[in-house]
Amino acid sequence: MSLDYVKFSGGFEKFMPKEYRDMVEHGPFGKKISVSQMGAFKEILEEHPMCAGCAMTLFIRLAIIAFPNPEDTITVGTAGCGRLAISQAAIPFVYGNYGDQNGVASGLSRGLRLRFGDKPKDVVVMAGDGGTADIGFAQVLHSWFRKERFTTIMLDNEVYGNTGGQESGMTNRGAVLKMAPLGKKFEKMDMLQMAKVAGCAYVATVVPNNPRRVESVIKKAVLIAREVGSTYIQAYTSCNIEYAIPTDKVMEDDDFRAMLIASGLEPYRHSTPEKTRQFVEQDIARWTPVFRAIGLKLN
Ligand SMILES: Cc1ncc(C[n+]2csc(CCOP(=O)(O)OP(=O)(O)O)c2C)c(N)n1
Ligand code: SF4
Repeated sequence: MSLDYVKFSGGFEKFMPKEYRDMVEHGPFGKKISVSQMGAFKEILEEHPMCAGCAMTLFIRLAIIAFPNPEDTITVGTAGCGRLAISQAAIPFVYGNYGDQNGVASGLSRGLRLRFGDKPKDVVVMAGDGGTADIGFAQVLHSWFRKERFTTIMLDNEVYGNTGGQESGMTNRGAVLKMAPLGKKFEKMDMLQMAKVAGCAYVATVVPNNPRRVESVIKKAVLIAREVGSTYIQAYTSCNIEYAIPTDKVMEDDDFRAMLIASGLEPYRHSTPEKTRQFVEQDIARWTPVFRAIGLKLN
């Protein structure tokens, strides 16, 4: 984990494969590179086995470009779609049991500080919504309460994508999925609020439809975690397979979600404007008798 690991060992230069040579000669290690230069340098993550059109892959690619010091960064992940791409990147990746990622990252981040002192070594967790808000929930929350100095990124596709479409705590109420045919009965978990209550130093939501914002949010989160304490990013990443979004409409779905987040309607996110309208109407109908009973007037 230093610039040395992306340099040629003496005498081996001419024997190295082209991919490796490209990485050493044209990669972003040790340089300040921005997402606006995408396509003009060899990226740390290029090839991956994820579904065509998957927004999660685009997000992971952008996030890795945004790491302030990729040569001094370790990613930590867990079971789920994201690890299929993250493990293909040319930076170290630690993969534990499902849901262990924030426990593993706590030990790793502390160990790196002991070993390297003031030289920054960043730890970034990237895990799905199931891994973060369901199976790994206790470890995630405790790492935040302990103010562990690393960044947690939730790859929130609102479903267990890798296992064929079960609902997660982050699925919206009412959503019908391949392996949740009756529709989710409960609300999406408010992990942003939980991160604030648990004392995270920086909390943000992002959607990969805006690469510059992804870049700025990731950089801030990593630098704040380095100096201050836990940081949390909730990245909405459309799952075109489990939500049956046509590949050419994935960015429209992301634009729509970004608009809902910006307008404060985030709890009513749904995959199309029509579904969202129905969902809001259902919600108002459900609450009307309660409001009447307590004497609250509805406009
Ligand atoms: C202890 C354990 N239980 C269950 C699994 C099976 N499993 C693999 S991925 C996954 C769901 C992943 O969902 P999520 O974390 O939301 O990530 P996504 O695949 O949607 O990106 C499950 C249940 C496992 N690998 N380990
Ligand atoms: S199942 Fe969904 S999240 Fe997983 S790789 Fe495919 S599109 Fe992406």
